[in-house]
Amino acid sequence: MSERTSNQTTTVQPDPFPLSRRHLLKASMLGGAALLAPAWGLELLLPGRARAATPHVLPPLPYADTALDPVISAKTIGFHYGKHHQGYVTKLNELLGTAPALAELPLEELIRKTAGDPAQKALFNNAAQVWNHTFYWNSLKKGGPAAPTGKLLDAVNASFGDLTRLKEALAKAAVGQFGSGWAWLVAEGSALKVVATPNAETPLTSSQNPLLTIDVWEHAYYLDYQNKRKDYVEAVLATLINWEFAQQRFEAGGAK
Ligand code: MN3
Repeated sequence: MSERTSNQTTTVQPDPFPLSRRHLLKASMLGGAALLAPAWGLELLLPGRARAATPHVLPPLPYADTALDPVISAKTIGFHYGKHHQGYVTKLNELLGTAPALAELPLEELIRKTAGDPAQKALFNNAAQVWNHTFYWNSLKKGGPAAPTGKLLDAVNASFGDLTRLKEALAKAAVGQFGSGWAWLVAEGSALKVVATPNAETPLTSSQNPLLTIDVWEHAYYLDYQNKRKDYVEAVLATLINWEFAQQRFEAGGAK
């Protein structure tokens, strides 16, 4: 689903992070080139990129660090985005310093290329964590529609019965994931599924199109909820799911 691959030929791929792009456009109107320094993550956001992928950059949060309060506090976002997410970006660039061939690849290609290769485990982990976290920030929004509409709503009803059952399935996957990992809503063809992945694993390496994710690493919730992962997951599902984002991805159809 990479929109950044240089040899786009047939399939129209979804914008992986449309909200971030909106920020980018806003930045462009406001400040011009100076504001479009690498901090805005040009190589992650612009289609048809033709230059080298590195250095990878931390994409902007699609909202202020206080925007998800009180479900997710600014303090949690400060560490999660500012330290953990940034940390994966920094480590990824460090590892790519000794892997020049891989340094040329856009992030999503890099993730797919290194997936399942024991010799590239560290690279895969950091690259996938960069992507997963950007996807996570875009999966969350306060004040958006409380439910999907249109084709996504039809698919929710067809695959789960109703939205309540979908949320129950997501909660079960998120709470039940042993140790660190992620719970995802994905599309496989026209069907929706809930899956959980351990550590840095991501549906991006499968035929599934990720629509939403919930980070269940302890760093995602420990400052706000301590050991009560269930409370964090239920609060996110109740008020923070960005159904517009899921809908855009579903309707664009991201399956490879
Ligand atoms: Mn995390």
